[in-house]
Amino acid sequence: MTSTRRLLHAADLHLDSPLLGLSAYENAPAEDIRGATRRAFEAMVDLAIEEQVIAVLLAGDLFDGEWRDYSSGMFFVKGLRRLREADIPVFLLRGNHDAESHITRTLELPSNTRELSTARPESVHREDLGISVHGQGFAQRRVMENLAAAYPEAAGGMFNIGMLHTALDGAYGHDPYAPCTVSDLAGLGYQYWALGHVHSHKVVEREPHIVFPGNLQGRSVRETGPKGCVIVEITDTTVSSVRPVALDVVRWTRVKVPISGCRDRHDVCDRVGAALRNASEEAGERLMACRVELEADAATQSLAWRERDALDAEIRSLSGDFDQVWVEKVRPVTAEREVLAASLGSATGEALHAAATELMNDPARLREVLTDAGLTTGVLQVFRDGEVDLHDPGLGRRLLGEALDELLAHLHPTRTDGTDQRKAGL
Ligand SMILES: [Mn+2]
Repeated sequence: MTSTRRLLHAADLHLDSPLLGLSAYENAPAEDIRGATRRAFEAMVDLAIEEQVIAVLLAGDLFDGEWRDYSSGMFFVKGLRRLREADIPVFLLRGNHDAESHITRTLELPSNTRELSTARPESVHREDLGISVHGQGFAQRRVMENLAAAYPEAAGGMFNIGMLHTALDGAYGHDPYAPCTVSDLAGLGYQYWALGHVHSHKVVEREPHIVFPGNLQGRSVRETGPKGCVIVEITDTTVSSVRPVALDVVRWTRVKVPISGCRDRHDVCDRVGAALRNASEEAGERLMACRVELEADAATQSLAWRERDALDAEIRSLSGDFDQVWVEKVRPVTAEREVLAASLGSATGEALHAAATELMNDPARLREVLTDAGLTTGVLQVFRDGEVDLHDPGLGRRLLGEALDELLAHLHPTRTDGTDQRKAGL
């Protein structure tokens, strides 16, 4: 007889994670964004019940850090209780954000919920469900040893699940906690590895399945695109499918708008309007938090930078025409970044960062350095042409900061995808 069963695997819930600097945004739908991690968790519980899963696996970073009060913990327990009412067991462990040493407040977990030990790998055998769950949580925030090395061999005749909060071999741009290799994991003979820590969904391996579900809800423009959990289908003792399900209630997105050929602000706004309409259609029920990136070429760079404040205001007011769209920021991006990167390619990111920090305090000197280097890229061109008044300290510094950001994004090894996830402390 063939039997098909389902599991729900999620990680990195970061319940009640604050959006840093949210108050600095004018007109931000603060309440929507602040409540997003909770709404996404509720949607996850609904999904588990709807899909009649046999277990829910939560692979660490359930909380963003120490709770300000008990309400984060109580909210979590409320969700676990709903799962208990539906007879669904929950297995969970702690990650770097909710390491045992880090969360001092404690909670009574409902009887359906099993937290795996932080002292040693723990195995729970559920003959009634045909599953064995193995895992160890984080005792401290910075776990640098290979936790998987001490995990037990697979239990015979069971569907074995390994749970672990890890960046694997660190190739994913996250803090290299609980480092291990794919072959360390594969060698244990488990049928499924429920990982956490990396915030984007990824099926790392299929034999056996090693999966990051990604976080449940993006927390900033660094975490764009659909976020949610995976539903794992098991036929007998084999994984027959891993299906990602989006649960995010606020979706972060970069709306890229090429502006080549635009003659003025009006042209730019026409193009942005069309792009925001698409975003709005994609949004469905959820709120789209949009970073608008104006992709300028040599002919339009100075328009994008010089008219920046006016464009920002016009695009924000334009976004009011679309339901469910909020413009987080409007940002010109320069098209010739490769040229820029190549001319400075010999410098290491670290050295550059130090130099940049120093130069930031001396805009006139920075301009000199960049001009001497013969850089012609976007914003720098504007400086050189004297279209930006560097004696206006606010504007000058902001533009310089962004020019350096661009530059670092392309030179610093941890920013290979244009984001700095290390700094984000995932
Ligand atoms: Mn995390």
